[in-house]
Amino acid sequence: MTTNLPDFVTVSRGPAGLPILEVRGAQASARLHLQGDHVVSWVPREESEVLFLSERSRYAPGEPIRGGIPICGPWFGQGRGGDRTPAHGFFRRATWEFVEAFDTGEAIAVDLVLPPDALAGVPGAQDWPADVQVGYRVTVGRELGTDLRVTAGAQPLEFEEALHTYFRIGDIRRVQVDGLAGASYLDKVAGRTAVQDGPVRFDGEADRVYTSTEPVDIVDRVLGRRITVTKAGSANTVVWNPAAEKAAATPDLGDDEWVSMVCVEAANCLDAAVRLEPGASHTMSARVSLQAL
Ligand code: TA6
Repeated sequence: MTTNLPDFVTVSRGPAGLPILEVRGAQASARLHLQGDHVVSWVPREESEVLFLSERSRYAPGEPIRGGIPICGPWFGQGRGGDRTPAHGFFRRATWEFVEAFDTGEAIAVDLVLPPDALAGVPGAQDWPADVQVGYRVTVGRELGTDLRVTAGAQPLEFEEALHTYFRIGDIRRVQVDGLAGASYLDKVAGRTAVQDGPVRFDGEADRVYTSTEPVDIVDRVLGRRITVTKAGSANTVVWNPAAEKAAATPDLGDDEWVSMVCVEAANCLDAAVRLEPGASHTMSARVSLQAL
């Protein structure tokens, strides 16, 4: 269990008794499940909740939480060959280990790692090299920072990754995502590639892997805010909304919850999978900020 906690971080027990780190900084608060190292809430001061969290999420050891920021890896979806299980890999299914939390002066930083012994018995993790190091820093302030760092061990390492962030919005049918115009993407619904023409708007299920390193804006006229996602070390931006039919087929997502969520994900997947030489490291970062419309 976590020890030597500063007074701005406390541990509580959430649903199913899962341990949650509660972060209370001067600029924002956040909650983070040790299972999956899963941020489930970020509330900047004088703002409302920014992350979506399903009311039907399963909270069970080893089960991914529906909403917040699932950490996908070391593969995305079913992997590049389409045959990997569990979906989106095992990073989000293991219980991560708290390392430290500290005040940067502008935000609270929380460091966690995924130790090899945390992977014992986790489905899909049996072949993961024990000398690979995985670390994650969450920075809670006026911005929400997430930095996923992977360091190869004695062997070369290839992996996919995504910070699969669910954003809380007013109505997907009145939201647009700016910043991807001209970017090519894999349209997983239509099963083809295309080039984005103007803003991304949502009319039915959208499941797209863009090739883009650019910042994107989620323009939400219902909640009156613009959510900006800025990335580093990320070649792909994934945009997903299940719409009604896929939502109805998703047990841990309420039938109508699709209206109030959109996923915009920093990722490295498919042809942009990360390849590391022995001992080399790679960090993928995403920063989230808000502006009133
Ligand atoms: O990021 C979009 C996506 O890959 C969709 O295809 C959909 O499967 C979504 O992730 C949710 O995946 P999950 O395994 O969390 O149900």
